[in-house]
Amino acid sequence: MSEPAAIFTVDALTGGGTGPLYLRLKALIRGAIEKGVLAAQDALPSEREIANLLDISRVTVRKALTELVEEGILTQKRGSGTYVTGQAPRVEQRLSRLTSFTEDMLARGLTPSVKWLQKTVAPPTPDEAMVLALSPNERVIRLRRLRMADGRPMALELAVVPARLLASPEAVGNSLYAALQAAGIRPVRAMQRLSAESLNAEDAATLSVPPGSPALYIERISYLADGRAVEFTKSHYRGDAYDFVVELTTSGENE
Ligand code: 16G
Repeated sequence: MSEPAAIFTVDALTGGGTGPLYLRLKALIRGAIEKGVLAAQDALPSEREIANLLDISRVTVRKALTELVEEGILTQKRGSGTYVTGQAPRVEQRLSRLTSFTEDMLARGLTPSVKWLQKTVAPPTPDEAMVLALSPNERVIRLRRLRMADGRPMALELAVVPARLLASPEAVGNSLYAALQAAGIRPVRAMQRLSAESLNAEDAATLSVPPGSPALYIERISYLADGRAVEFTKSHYRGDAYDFVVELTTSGENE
């Protein structure tokens, strides 16, 4: 019997107190994760196997697993089963340096990757037109991505760039800043605004966390040396994955 299967015993289930069976099964799985018996990325036995081991119906097993998936504790991968959701690696990022996600992750020995959600040319929203100082008939390149580190979801990002600055959206591979650098328009200065938020159901699902989970909402407006705005990016960074660090110095006059 494999390790994860070992937790599914009739004794452990009945030891979980009284009450509906699916709730006892949920408590059993949650308890095994808390005690470290089930680790992040461990695969659970199949629905049928768990039902057999515990002598309960598959409907009960499905109900328990579905709720744990909705709570972000388990992750279901199509065709390959149910896993314990991995904790995202916690990353510390300095707020004073104008770096890219790709550079930040590589600097920490993590492998960045991207799941593209949108890559289009479209008219700007009034907000974007104002921030990027666009005339009414100009277009923007809209890049919506799930950003991952070592395969784990870290941030959801919508970057908007004036279309006239890049040859086409296809000029952007996995790194926007690499594309901007190649085009000779890497930003040199940026303004960043951070606030706390709780994730809506859709964004939470994309980031593999329970709905309402805490996140950092960050807006970055980046500029070229000549003052032109090159990027307006809205990011949702997983609250459990990020520490933003700021270095403080006295103003010099007081030194
Ligand atoms: C970071 C920036 C984002 C920028 C992206 C470029 C924050 C809060 N945001 O995620 O504004 O567009 O890096 O990364 O740091 P890339 O070159 O890997 O696409």
